[in-house]
Amino acid sequence: KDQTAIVTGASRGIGREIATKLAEQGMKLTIVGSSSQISETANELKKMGYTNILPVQADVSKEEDMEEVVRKTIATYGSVNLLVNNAGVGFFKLTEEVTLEEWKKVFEVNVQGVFLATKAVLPHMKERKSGTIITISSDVARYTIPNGAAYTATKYAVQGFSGSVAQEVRDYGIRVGTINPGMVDTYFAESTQGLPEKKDWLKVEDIANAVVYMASAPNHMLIDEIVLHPFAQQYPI
Ligand code: NJP
Repeated sequence: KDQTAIVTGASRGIGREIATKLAEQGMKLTIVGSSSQISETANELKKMGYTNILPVQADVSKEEDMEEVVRKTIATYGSVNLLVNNAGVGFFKLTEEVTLEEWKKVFEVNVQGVFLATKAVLPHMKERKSGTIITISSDVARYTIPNGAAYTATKYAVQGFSGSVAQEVRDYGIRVGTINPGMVDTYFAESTQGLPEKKDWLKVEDIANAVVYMASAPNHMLIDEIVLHPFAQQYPI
């Protein structure tokens, strides 16, 4: 209650559901997306009765955008208790077919975006000596998949990033963790949510519930990582 969260990539998919579940918990929210869809998502949440929803159209890979997101959140609500680094893009191609531009783009959103959002909230959280930072990584941060060299590399990167940050901020009472899902039914990698072939995949609620659980851990408890998969998923480990 009376807590504030920033959720990136909240226009649709997992991020939208994380925002919904956090609002349900009574949190005040800043929701971030790079397209104008973010305002429509904010309106839908308001129609559900959640009043403290601030949409900010911002690109996580741009430093000034993420600084602005944090500035606006503090100006509106006075604090940031939780950052959920959820924005990310799925990208799957044979390595020799990946262009340098595509490689850079996936890293800009999935890795640079996590870095910039985290960097923007840290001074505030350190000053308050509290806060939680949760990054939606992936179970591919634990193994490798063909056609996924770029995407997999980004998720290994954020895993390493989060672990290092967790150690840096421990003495400030700030908790940092990752949630690593297997296949989730969303719009990921230019897909559509709700396709019949994805009926056995994880649902957006599964990930959102994990965020609520991790974020509401009692002060004496740190959850570094939650890994969850569809029961039906086969592993190319
Ligand atoms: O994907 P999708 P998910 N700046 O495409 C936003 C991870 N994950 O929900 O920018 C700011 O439905 C975009 O909004 P907009 C995955 O790696 C997934 O599945 O307005 N926002 C949209 O709201 C990612 O980290 C699966 O178009 C940006 C959202 O991101 C996270 O889950 C498996 C942005 C993407 O929604 C959420 O992905 C797994 C930018 N530059 C991990 N670019 C899975 N689905 O199977 C995009 O292991 N967005």
